[in-house]
Amino acid sequence: MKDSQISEAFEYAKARYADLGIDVDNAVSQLDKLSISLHCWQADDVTGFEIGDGELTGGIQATGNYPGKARTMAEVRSDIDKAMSLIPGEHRVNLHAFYGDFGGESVDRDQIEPKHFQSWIDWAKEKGYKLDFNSTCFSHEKSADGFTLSHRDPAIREFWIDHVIRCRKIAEEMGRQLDSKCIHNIWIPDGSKDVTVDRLLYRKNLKESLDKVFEYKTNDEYMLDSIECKLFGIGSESFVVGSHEFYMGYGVANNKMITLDSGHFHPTEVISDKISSLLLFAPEIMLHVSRGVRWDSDHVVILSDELLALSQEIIRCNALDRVHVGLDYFDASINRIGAYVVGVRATQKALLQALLEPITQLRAFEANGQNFERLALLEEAKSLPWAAVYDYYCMKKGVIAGEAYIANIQQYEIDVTSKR
Ligand code: RNT
Ligand code: ZN
Repeated sequence: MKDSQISEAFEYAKARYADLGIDVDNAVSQLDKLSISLHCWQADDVTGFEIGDGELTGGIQATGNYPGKARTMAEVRSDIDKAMSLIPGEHRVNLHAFYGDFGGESVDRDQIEPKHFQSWIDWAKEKGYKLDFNSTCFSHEKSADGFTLSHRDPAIREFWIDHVIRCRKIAEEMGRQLDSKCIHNIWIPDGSKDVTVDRLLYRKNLKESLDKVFEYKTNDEYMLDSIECKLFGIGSESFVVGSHEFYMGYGVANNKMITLDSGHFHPTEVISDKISSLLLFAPEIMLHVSRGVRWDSDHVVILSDELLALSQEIIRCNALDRVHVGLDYFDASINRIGAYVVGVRATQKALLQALLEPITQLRAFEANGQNFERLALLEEAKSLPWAAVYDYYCMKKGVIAGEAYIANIQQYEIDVTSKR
């Protein structure tokens, strides 16, 4: 695409949207303010940098063995930088505790400190990224039987409580140094393959463990806690301790942010419809935008109906400042940098479409009971020239517009990842 083509198409789009009373420049500037948190774990199939076998446990799985996976911290950073160069706007990186810079030493999870993340903070500062953070309560010998914060053994619970408190301190330090609230997310794999009779015991344990975790007070100028539910995992098909009801209850009772992962519900249950409810009761929402396909909750995000519905709900609820958008998926079967770029661009496109929605007219139709008119305008809105606006946004930000980014990633594969 030539710049002149992009500009021409944009001028047409602007006039077309103006017909509907929509200010395209305003939509673009809102999109530009929207930072998406890029999950570091797509780069290396959720392996991390601890000394050990790097086996992924906890009921999550990265399938495929596409060549070129990042093996070192430098490689993860370089791949994220590459992905960021193909995404317009300023974004965040979401780190996991087992990605610490441990300097070749074995540092157990209950021993990690901010110093192990200083090189990440320095890198983020240099590149202009902000950071988010996650406790890592899986891929560890003390989670091998499937339980962590809800374990029957108080010593094991204690170990994970220590880990999560340390992670919250690290998140606080990240937010302080980077001058941007770091969201610390807690997801635990706890659950069982088969029928479990003492469900209450595990949930009581989890509640008490979380109470202890949050007894340590952090500065909410620097970090915010979020808790993530799940329906089932591989090997925890019959029972997951941290269910939706559990964390909804805990979050609402304790004023904690809730993480909604698109892949963590029944296959026909969608998170788009949860936004307007949750916003009434929880302070903020963190999203793990993902794509469930049959058993897998972590396929690469694409511009699906549900992603659009989710984006529309955020915008219709006027909640851009209360909903934090992060991605969460891991696909080891395709070029991993490509997987990042496809997912972030899809998310931005969905949000842009939502920002360009003729909402005033749609609301008026709805209020008047004009439901054919509402449906028809929603359908027409789908084919309005929003893509021309996205291309223009890319061009303005100095980022390749359209499919030309594919060749750019192929070149990086030739020059960099294929040599690994
Ligand atoms: C797992 C959760 C969790 C993880 C990451 C790696 O089902 O979605 O968020 O994907 O912590
Ligand atoms: Zn998630």
